[in-house]
Amino acid sequence: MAVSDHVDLSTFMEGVKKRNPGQTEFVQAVQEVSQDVFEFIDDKEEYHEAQILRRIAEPDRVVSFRVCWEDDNHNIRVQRGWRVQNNNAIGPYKGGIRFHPTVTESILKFLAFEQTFKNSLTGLPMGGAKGGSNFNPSGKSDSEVMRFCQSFMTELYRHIGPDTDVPAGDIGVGSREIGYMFGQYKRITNRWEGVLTGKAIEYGGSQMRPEATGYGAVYFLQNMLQHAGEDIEGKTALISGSGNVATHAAEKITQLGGKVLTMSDSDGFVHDPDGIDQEKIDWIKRLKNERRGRISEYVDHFTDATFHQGKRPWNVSADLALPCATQNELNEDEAKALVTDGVIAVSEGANMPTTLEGVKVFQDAKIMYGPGKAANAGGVAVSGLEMSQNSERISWNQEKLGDMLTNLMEDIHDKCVEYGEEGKRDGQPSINYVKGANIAGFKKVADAMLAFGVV
Ligand code: NDP
Ligand code: 2IT
Repeated sequence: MAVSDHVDLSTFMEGVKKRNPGQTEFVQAVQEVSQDVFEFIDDKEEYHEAQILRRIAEPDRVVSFRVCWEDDNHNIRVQRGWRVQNNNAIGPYKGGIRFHPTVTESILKFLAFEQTFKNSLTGLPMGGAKGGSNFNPSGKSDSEVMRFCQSFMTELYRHIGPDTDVPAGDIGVGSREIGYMFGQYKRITNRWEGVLTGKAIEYGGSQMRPEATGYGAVYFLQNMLQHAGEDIEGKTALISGSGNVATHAAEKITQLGGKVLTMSDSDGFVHDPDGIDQEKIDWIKRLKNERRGRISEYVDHFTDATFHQGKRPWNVSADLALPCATQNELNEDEAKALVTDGVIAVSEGANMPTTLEGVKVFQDAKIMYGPGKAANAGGVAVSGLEMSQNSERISWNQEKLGDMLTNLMEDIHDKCVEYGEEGKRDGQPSINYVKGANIAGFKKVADAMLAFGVV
């Protein structure tokens, strides 16, 4: 463990724990970044003096508010909403909104903290934020979702703006929810402006935004594999989740000649040894986006597949793994099972899906491991491009945006290599992608903060 001239990592982390009681996910995210950043700043006095890491690990502001809405039976329902604005040193606050019953302040603080480094890695001018509510969209009618979204925006609108803070989607917030929220913002402010990203094409959305996170996570995987002389073609892959990120990751793996064996939701996973091809992926997209059904229904249609109730896919043997559902969905034992079964690379479509102990298993085994803040940055990167298009009042075509996404992911991979090269694996330089992403992401934000003096 690296020790700084001033305070060592464990003393620093004790302080973080004391100031954020019970916020285990936030503490976990800060711990994961701090172990690398401490080593990097060990001999860099200016970062210590300005308390840069301490400042990034304290959100600029956490806004919480009541969201009141009426359900279809005329019951008044009360939810809690938040926006965590973590850091705007390099650009307006930017990050998604999550609607899920498990949402807490700790989860949104971890996500806003991670987002700060992720957005920095994209090279685009975006600070880090996250928001959401403990509202559960599952089983709600369209009108209930609309009334909730409108009420949520009635509170949120005063804290956001195209040069202040630009939210987008995340778990439970897709095109439908963005539409309802954008409509309400426009109604309240009488302004059409690029205040949200992930909009539909008809009202200022960007080509490639729906695909960007999942495709980007596969491009990152491909970059890692190619750096080691490997490729996706002919490899098998485990994917968790069956939402926006998971379905698009599955699509790109399939397009590049890989075979997807699993997908999941919070009830369990499906295992299809024949491979989840484009036709099956399209079926899953319709299941999730239109009928809003459960992944267990898959085995009624594709009968060679099996459904594993209450289980996660990590004990199936495969070459590649892409966790694309939620935080802490891959633990130490599951990481060990993947390594034992010969996984060669892991690319995280979700944010912090692997526990700290699981990450250590991957690092000790020296497999290629792309952490979420690098691997899933394609989504927010194309959101950044949506902001540029809205500001310029133009729309770029699919091909241009596809090329831009490919290049952005390559640049992020190169930054991780630059800051993360360490040791050897089979005689080749081995890349610690966690360290590379943490340091490269930190440095840009830290240098901007230094330029501002103490504020
Ligand atoms: P969606 O809401 O589209 O899909 C989420 C998927 O994950 C669903 O299959 C859902 O199953 C499953 N899931 C959610 N919570 C849990 C849970 N507690 N346990 C098990 N499964 C769960 O969300 P996205 O695809 O947009 O997001 C997935 C991940 O990717 C998240 O970690 C998000 O932060 C991250 N991400 C998203 C980006 C984006 O652009 N959308 C960008 C970068 C990262 P069920 O339907 O049963 O709830
Ligand atoms: O976690 C993420 O990067 C997102 N949910 C996307 C954020 C965005 O602003 O597009």
